[in-house]
Amino acid sequence: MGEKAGGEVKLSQGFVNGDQFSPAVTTLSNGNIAVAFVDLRGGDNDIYVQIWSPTLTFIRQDNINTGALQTVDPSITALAGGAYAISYTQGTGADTDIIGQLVSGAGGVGGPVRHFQRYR
Ligand SMILES: [Ca+2]
Ligand SMILES: [Ca+2]
Repeated sequence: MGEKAGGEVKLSQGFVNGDQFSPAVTTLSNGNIAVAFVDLRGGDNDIYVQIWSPTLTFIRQDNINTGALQTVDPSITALAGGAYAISYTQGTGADTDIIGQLVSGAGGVGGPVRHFQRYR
């Protein structure tokens, strides 16, 4: 049985108001920990990722999708060089899609946003 080491750490660092939920966690290739979650401040769901050291020291925040659409259900997987891919569900109210986004090891949210599902 694993024993707890140290106290609890709030992983939605800096988010004081509103609701943060649906965390998804992975270990990056450089040993850091990526935590994706949904934020409901301001009336619509947004997706953020925060990067933490293996000792749970905050490193940086990647703003994945903060637009007006509803984005939920983040899932994250590690790529080479500390990069990662994140997927989430995005809804316009009339249509819902599965979105993918690549993020570099330096935190650059770039490259094309891809619709993962074959049929839209
Ligand atoms: Ca949004
Ligand atoms: Ca669709």
